[in-house]
Amino acid sequence: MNGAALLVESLQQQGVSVIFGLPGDEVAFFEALRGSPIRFITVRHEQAAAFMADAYGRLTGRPGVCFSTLGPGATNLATGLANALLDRSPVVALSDQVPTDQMRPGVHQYIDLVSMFGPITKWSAVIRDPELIPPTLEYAFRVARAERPGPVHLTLPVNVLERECFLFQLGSELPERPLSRGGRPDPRALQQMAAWLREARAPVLLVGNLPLRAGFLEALRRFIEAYQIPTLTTYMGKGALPEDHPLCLGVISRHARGELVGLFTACDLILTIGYDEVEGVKPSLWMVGNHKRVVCMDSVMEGESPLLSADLTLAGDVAAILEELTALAPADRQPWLEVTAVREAMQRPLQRPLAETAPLSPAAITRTLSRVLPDRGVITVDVGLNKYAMGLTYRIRGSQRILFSNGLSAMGFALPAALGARLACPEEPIVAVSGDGGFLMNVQELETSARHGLPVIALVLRDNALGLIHRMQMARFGDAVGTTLGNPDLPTLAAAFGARGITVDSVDILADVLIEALSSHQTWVVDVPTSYEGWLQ
Ligand SMILES: Cc1ncc(C[n+]2csc(CCOP(=O)(O)OP(=O)(O)O)c2C)c(N)n1
Ligand SMILES: [Mg+2]
Repeated sequence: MNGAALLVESLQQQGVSVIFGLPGDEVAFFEALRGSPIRFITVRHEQAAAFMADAYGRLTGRPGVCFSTLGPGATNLATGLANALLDRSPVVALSDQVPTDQMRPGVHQYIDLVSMFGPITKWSAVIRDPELIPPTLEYAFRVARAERPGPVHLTLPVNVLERECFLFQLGSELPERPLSRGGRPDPRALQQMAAWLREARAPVLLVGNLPLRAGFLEALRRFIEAYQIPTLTTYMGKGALPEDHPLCLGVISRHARGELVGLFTACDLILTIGYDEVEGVKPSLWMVGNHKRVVCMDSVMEGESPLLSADLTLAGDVAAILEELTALAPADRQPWLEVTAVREAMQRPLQRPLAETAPLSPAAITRTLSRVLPDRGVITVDVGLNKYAMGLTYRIRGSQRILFSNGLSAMGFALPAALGARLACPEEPIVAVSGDGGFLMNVQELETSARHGLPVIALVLRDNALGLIHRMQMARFGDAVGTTLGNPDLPTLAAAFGARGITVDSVDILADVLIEALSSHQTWVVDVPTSYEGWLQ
């Protein structure tokens, strides 16, 4: 058996059923794939393959796998892998490489990929010997999944894929090797945390992505209810507590300002669960008013950002820590805050202006989405003002999942991520929300959607501008340069790709179109003329 066959067997052993990528010279790999049950999703740009693997990894908890050829194929993966690193998504990226004896500068299509991917992955390596493929792959999958999760890159020189090796056949399945969930904290530290939580008169909880990716939403909810703590989430934590929960205050963004000063002034204890500095929410936001204790819980000690200057950090198995703390909660705790009133006060400025006919206002769009989407499924969101609108005003319910690109904030994420979500959750409704800038950055993947039969609904908030950047320039200089976009007629573009396309000019039509699209099992491009005029200013 050659290296390529061994690679495919090893991938099967890791439970891989789908690979996103685009082939090149490495014919041996595709020959080996031909006889395997692994589905290869051929994309139109490798960046999209990495975004697909990222979303797939986040939703399944198992590394999403993407593949590129050497040289330009691999360099195209870069943005997607950087995104997976900063959003803590488990991804295994495989690339091809020139033969091992030609890996030097000056050789046609040779780039030092191990170095190139070093800073944008958790681990990047070359496999120089086919016998090393199974153990290296096994290790790569473990590294990708371990807290904090992220991408791993392995490059396989073409001669390593072609070389025959004399290895025993791999068994069909690997024994389950559960990841260690992290140690238990010192019992005295746990008692200290419980005492401070009991003493706090005005605690506020800030939740990041950890509970969603580690899957302890029930333990989190029970803890929040036991201590009656008003809860904010970050973008990446959105949905960790349903947003119709009586203790949910909504999302805190890195642009939060005045609306939270009152809350943080009164607060005497900030608890963070999975706070991740990469989201850009600065602790200076809450360092106002009353002296307050800052206490943190995270899977790893690195979670204790220097910015936080925490009084106490518990690192390890946060689900177990929460269960223990819940058991130590006082019986008759009452919330210290009128959460509903505060949430409504935070929402009021975000809901204005409300334009229900074209061009629609952001809140009118997100309100309609909240109303008509079922309380399950996946929403992927791009970058720009459309992301603010979805993060801050869309109200997530039930088991809906919402995926942002937030650590890197890479435009072009939403559509490919939606296709990854379609494969991870075949029975769920999948909606991608983008601006017109981000949508056209990976629009070619509509063809992937059509060819592979992966229906998604793409909602494009079209303001004919790089809206966020336009807003920033206007705010500073009263004028803008380089932020105006022209757009093709989106329904015509959709039709050319074999998708359904429509321009909606009122919230009622938007609602009707979404309802039809949700039941149609086809890919839709819903063009929503949007105006951010007067919003968030
Ligand atoms: C790949 C990439 N290029 C540039 C940026 C900088 N950037 C952030 S938001 C934005 C504008 C996005 O425009 P659009 O997709 O239309 O969204 P809108 O703000 O209009 O909702 C830009 C250019 C980025 N985040 N990612
Ligand atoms: Mg735009």
